[in-house]
Amino acid sequence: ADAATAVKTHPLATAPVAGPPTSVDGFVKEFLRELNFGQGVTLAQSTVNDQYLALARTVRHYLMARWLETSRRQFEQQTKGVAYLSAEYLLGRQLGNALLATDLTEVVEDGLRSLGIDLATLRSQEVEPGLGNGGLGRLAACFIDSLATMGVPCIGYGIRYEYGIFRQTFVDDQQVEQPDGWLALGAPWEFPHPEQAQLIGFGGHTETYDDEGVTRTRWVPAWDVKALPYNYMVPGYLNGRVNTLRLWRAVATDAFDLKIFNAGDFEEAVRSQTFAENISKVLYPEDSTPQGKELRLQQQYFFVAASIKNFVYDVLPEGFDLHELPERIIFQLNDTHPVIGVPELMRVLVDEKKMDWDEAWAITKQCFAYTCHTLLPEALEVWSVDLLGRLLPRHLEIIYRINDEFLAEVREKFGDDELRIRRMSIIQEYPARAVRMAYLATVAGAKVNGVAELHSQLLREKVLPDFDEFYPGKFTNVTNGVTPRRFLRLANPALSELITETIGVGWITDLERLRELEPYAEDEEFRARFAAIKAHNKRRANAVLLERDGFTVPDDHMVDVMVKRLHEYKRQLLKVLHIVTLYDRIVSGEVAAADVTPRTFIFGAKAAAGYAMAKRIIHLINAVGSTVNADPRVEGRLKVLFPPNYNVTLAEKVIPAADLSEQISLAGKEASGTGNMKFALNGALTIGTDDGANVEIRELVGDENFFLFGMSEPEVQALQDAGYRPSAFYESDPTLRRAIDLIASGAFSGGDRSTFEPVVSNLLHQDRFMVLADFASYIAEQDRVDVAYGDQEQWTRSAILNVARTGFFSSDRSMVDYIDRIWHTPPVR
Ligand code: 4GP
Repeated sequence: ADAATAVKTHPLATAPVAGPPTSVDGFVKEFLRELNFGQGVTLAQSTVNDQYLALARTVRHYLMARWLETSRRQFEQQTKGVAYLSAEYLLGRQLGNALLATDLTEVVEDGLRSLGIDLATLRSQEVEPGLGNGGLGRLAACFIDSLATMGVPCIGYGIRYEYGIFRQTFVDDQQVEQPDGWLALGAPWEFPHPEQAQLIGFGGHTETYDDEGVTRTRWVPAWDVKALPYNYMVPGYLNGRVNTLRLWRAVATDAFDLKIFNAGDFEEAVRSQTFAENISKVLYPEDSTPQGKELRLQQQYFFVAASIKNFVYDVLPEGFDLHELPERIIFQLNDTHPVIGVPELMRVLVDEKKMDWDEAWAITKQCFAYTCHTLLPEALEVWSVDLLGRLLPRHLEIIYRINDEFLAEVREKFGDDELRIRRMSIIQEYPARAVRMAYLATVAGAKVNGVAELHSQLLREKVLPDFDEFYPGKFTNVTNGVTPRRFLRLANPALSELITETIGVGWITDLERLRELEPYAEDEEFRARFAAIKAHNKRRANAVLLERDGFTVPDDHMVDVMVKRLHEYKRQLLKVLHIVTLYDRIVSGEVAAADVTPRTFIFGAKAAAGYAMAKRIIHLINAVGSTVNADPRVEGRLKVLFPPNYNVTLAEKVIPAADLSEQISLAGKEASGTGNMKFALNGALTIGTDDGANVEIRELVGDENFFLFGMSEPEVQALQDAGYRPSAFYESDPTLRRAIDLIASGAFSGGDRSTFEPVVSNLLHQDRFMVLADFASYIAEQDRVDVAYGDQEQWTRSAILNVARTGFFSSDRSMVDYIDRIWHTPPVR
């Protein structure tokens, strides 16, 4: 005890020693020290990977004092913070961002150069952590960046998947998934803390017992795993603050192992360990099998329970009065994946902390808020009562009680309206008894938000209307945003420099200041520089694509980009039909190739491993690309490129090179989109439907700087109600018919008509996302794009205005809205 006190009261106890000097010399010394003593090699012996790892650790040193200081102050001040619970974080590479946050880029560049090392080479050695699927995961990464930059206390909680989202390759034009071993070459950005492991139970049963005259319940799990925290730095931009992202890894508990081992069943003992470690093995396993489903629920409970335990037992000071929990923390539920945290917090408060149920419920309701990211009913998770009861019996009991009390309130307000009660019940009865996680989140959440104006409106009116009526004021909107640090400053250095030179550097943390660029749209010299930067970014993307995939983007082509997950509602098929139509115009002789606006179409998209139609669409895009690119009649005027394995790293190169951004989902289906924001901010013009955040982009940039097409959401609804018959569009539109017939004829599949038959018949007979209904309008608008592109001065004017008017889409602004409307967590000085 004396030794411990001595350590805690030592004059140097809380003040970390200063980081290395920020001079070039100071950096070089520190880097060589890491290379020699950390990595164990001399400069002469070192590989690029050695150099990269040593550099990453050196940069960590510069951040470390800030990190320690941030957490010390946070502990001292005990102000309210955000615990962001997310199954996904799509972070992108760390090194460039860390250098930017510390303003060390030049020092490091010079220092490395003096040793004969090129910083860019080391940066490209980093394997990005692909711990997410798409929008929702990338959004989480933008949010934690913004919170650190704004000085808001936040811990991000998630899972340290051993394999992130699969690495996509194409074999015979078809997607093949490879494991993404992102940790294989070393993980210099993480700090494991095995001593802070949490035990997470599963299965078993519940029992009641007498606790000094009070009957209480406890859960007796049948097995458990250990959750090991790995901490990552989340540096704020030039503000000396570093927040924490804490990701959990699952390992077998010793006890669990040993018992079975001692019983002599060695094989079973090993199997159990594998079983435990499977929990954090892969990002969202395929869930088309019951085993896959169960593993997913295990993952969700695993990371949420570890996070809540960590916060309640480790982060809060000893003796903290849990009645004050809502003044200290808000758990933000990033979609339904972490919603099992609601009954878990109830279990901790009632069973472990022995709090009265009503009190615990009152606290819990203030400590959670829920963000919904979808409008597709099938994307709202439900867990079968069977599975939940088997894996988490106590949680199911708690959910039942929450539901009983909730339905009693509904009865009180609306009377015995049994249909309404069935509609609103957290427990769905048909087609199978299951827990509706979105409903649970809505009942428990202090607020529920959608992610764009239109989405939030549809959420209230169409997805959860009963709840909106029952809880006036609970629903709100926060339109998504993207971090200007990564997606403008880092991704587009040339444009960033021009902006800074023109309006000063303040835009990086106050993106609305881009407005000051508006007058420069009329400045001829500025326009010339802006256009030169776009050309430069195209050459830069070209160099990357050439090295990566052997692709070239011709200098004089319009760069037309559609990058996002492959999903039918996003309508990559509509884009394909456009390309096929242009191709058909040329080969049929309707238009001379020389008269076609030269375009390079760039696709980037991964299809979920079990989503057969999405995979077939990928096949079709590649097949159309191979045919069009090889056909001499096209004279190189059209080019289709589909670089495999689209990820954050590639996005940072492709987006700044784009002229045209494709945001063509069926109206009422895309919750928001964030790619759409990144493109506009980097000076691409959008062709898009009135969907998600496109609506807000168009309002801000102005109709004349946006290519709008397609049905509005009410029109979609009306057509749906009238009975949509896709074949009617096929029959009445000769252009459409030719495009579809060309695909059906086998023109893109070596004459084999069967290859794309499922795509064709789906379009003709079902077409859930109304590709055929919007086709004519899309083609007409694309023809207008061609005309507009012919006037380069005007195009550049519009592009500049897109940049100047989209500062609203900074994730810093999203954070301000979350803080005002939901979290009430002010920044800390
Ligand atoms: C996505 C939505 O599809 C996208 O519109 C939105 O911008 C993004 O979330 C962030 O809010 N949803 C997902 C998902 O990523 O897994 O449901």
